[in-house]
Amino acid sequence: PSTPQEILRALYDETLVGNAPRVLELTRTGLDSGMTPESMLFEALIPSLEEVGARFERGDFFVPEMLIAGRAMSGALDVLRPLLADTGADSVGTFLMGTVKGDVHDIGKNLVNIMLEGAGFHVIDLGVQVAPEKFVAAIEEHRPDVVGFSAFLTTTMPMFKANINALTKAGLRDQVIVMVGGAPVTQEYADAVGADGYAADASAAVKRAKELIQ
Ligand code: B1M
Repeated sequence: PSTPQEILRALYDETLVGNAPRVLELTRTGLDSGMTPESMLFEALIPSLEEVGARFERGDFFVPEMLIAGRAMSGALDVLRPLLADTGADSVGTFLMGTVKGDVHDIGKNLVNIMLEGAGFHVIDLGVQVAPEKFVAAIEEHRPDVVGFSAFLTTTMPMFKANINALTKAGLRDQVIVMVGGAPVTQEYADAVGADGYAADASAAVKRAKELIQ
């Protein structure tokens, strides 16, 4: 593939089948030929993972296929990260982030982190399967302006409430802004658990975090 359109098509197809080496190569080729990280993300990589999810729901793909597609996407994100995150913006605040207990999805969280960094946030990432106690300890240690909880499963969303309860019990709820997000999360759900903010995607998360900090 040599035209941007062909590169995007190949990126989509190779992510779908989880061909990580090829996805890496195509990401580099795209950058070398002047394509933006954003176009590769929003026009190929993310749509491809959406299709993976759709196939999984239909029973055409199983967990292994979902896993290798996710790995291919993560490899591309590693290459794109420095380009998306390094904007030289001033530090606008500290953002502590983690995927909730019981949930191993991290690609969406990582993308939010990258965009936050690009907007000038200092991001501390606690990783996946983060227990309420761990969030509490990290807030005490780092005193972030915002703490973000990601959940990608309907079965792990209730951890938002558990986390918020743990913050309240530790006397920290008034000292930190709580944001929540992840594929199944809605504004209504965020309101119901008592979060301060919700965003549907990475750029909306940056916008909302900035608004809340003001
Ligand atoms: Co899983 N998985 N998965 N999976 N997986 C989903 C999420 C699913 C929607 C697929 C489907 O059925 N269509 C479905 C959840 C259904 C539900 O509960 N509603 C699902 C399931 C069922 C499962 C398992 C239970 C499967 C099983 O074992 N039977 C299992 C659970 C494991 C566990 O966590 N305990 C499982 C496992 C996996 C893999 C490990 C194989 C792999 C994860 C790899 C990884 O993350 N390192 C995986 C993958 C790859 C997916 C899909 C295909 C892709 C996820 C992704 O990265 N999307 C996904 C289907 C889909 O999303 N369409 C699916 C791209 C990413 C950029 O988008 O994650 O939405 P997203 O993140 C967005 C926003 O949500 C938002 O911004 C991000 C960037 O724009 N956002 C925030 C995220 N965090 C935010 C925080 C904020 C604000 C915004 O503020 C704090």
